[in-house]
Amino acid sequence: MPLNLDSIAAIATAPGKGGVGVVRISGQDLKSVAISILGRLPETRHATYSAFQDSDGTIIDRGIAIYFSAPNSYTGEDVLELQAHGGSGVLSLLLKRCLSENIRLANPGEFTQRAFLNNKLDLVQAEGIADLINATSEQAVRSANRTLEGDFSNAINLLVENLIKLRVQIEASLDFPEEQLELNNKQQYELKLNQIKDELEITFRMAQQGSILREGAQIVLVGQPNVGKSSLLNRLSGEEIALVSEVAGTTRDAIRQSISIEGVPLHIIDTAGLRKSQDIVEQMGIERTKQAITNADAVIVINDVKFNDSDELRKIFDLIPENIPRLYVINKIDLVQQKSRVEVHDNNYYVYISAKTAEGIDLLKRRILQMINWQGEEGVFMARERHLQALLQAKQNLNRASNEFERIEVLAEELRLAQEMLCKITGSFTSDDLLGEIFSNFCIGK
Ligand SMILES: Nc1nc2c(ncn2[C@@H]2O[C@H](COP(=O)(O)OP(=O)(O)OP(=O)(O)O)[C@@H](O)[C@H]2O)c(=O)[nH]1
Ligand SMILES: [Mg+2]
Repeated sequence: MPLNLDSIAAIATAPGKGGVGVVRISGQDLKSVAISILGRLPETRHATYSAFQDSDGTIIDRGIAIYFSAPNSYTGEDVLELQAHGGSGVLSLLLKRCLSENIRLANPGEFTQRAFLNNKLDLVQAEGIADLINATSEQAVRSANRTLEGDFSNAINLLVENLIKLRVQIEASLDFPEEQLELNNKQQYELKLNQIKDELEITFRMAQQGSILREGAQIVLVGQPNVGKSSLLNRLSGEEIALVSEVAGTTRDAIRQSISIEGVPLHIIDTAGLRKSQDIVEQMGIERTKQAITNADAVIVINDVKFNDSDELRKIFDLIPENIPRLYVINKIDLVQQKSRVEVHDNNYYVYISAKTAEGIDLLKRRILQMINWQGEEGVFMARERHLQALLQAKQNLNRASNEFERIEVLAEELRLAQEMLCKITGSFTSDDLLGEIFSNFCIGK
C-alpha cells in the first residue's frame, strides 16, 4: 500500500456534547497549517493555550493545541491536535477550517492505518486499539491492552523466529536431494518441530479465549414447550425479555439477549419449544430453533423436573450436532422441594434449578462458563476470528509437516506455508484488500 502524501483531519471525540472535543490532523508537514490556524508554530509536544482562528482571522474557539513532529507521533507523521470545547457546532467549524487548508476528511481508522504503514505498530496491535475502544467490560479492556502492549505479537513473532531457524536448516539439506536426512538430524528436527507445535497450541488457546471475550458465545436454550426456557432467559438477563405463560407454545420466534457473566459476553437465544405441531407459525418457529442449534457455540437443554427422561427429550438430544458442547438443566425444582445441585452422568452435566425462585442460577452460570471452556482472562489476548483461522491453518501445516520427514521438499513447503499464515496475523505478509477491510471497521478519528 503506498504511503499517503495528503493530510487528513477528523473529529476524534465521540459525537454529542462534552467538556472537551478534539480535532486531529495528520500529514507529512503541518507547520504552515499550524501557523495558519494558531498564528504561530507551537513548541513540539507541549500543551499550548491558543486561539483557533478561522480563515478570515475570527476566533472559532480557544483551547489547547499540541503539535507532534514526525516521527514522534501516533501516526508517525506530523500530528496537530486541537482540544476545543466539546460541542458539535464548535467542532464542525474547526473541522471545516482544517478542510479549507487543503486537508481532506479522514476515512475510518485512517490515523491508525498510517501508524501501521509507518511501523508504529503491527496489525494485531492496530486491531487491539479498535478492540480497546469497543471494550465494554473490565476483562475486555485488560485483554485488549495485553494485545496492544504486544503480548500477542511477541508470541507470534517468537513462533515465526523458531520456524525460520528450522526452515533454514531443513532447506539447506534440500541442496543435497540424493541424500536422505541423517537419522540424527531427523530426530533433532522432529524435536524442534514438536516444540513449535506445542508453543503454537498454547498461543491458539489464549487467542481462542480472547475471541470469546471479543465476540461472545452464542448459547441456545432448547426443550419441549412449557419447561421454562423463556423464564430462564428472563432470569439470566435480569429482565422480562420474553413472554412467559402456562400455555405450551408461547414462544414462536427465537429471541436473542446479550448478557455478561463475570465479564464474558454471552448471547442467549430463547427458542420455540420443540414438539409435533399442526400450527404453521409454530412449525416455522421450530425450524428456527433447529437453525439456531446448528449456529450455536453451546446448547442448554432444559427439562421440567416432573417429566425427565421422556422419548421427546431424546429426540431433542439427537438434533444437537455431536461437536457442540451442551448442558442439561432440570427446571422447576421448587415444585418438588428439591435442592439445587449439579450431577454428572456419563460425562454430561445436569444442573437442577428453579427459574422461578432463582435457586441454582449461580451454579448454572458457573457451569455455563465451564461449558464454553472459559478459563479466566489471565494472559488472554484479544483475538479475532481472522487470527484464529490463521493459527488453525498454521497448525494444520505443521501437523502435515510432521508426517513428511521422508519427503523433505513437502516438509519444507508446509513449514513455509505455516510461516506465511503466522505472518498474516501481524501484517508482515498481508494483502491490501485485507488491510482495507480491517481499517474500514474503525471509527473515524482513530
Ligand atoms: N414452579 C415453577 N414454574 C415455572 C418455573 N419456570 C417456569 N415456570 C412456569 O412454567 C410455565 C412455562 O414457562 P415458560 O418460560 O413460558 O416456558 P417455555 O419453555 O418458554 O415455553 P414455550 O415458549 O411454550 O416453549 C410458566 O407458567 C412459568 O411461570 C419454575 O422454575 N418453577
Ligand atoms: Mg418460551
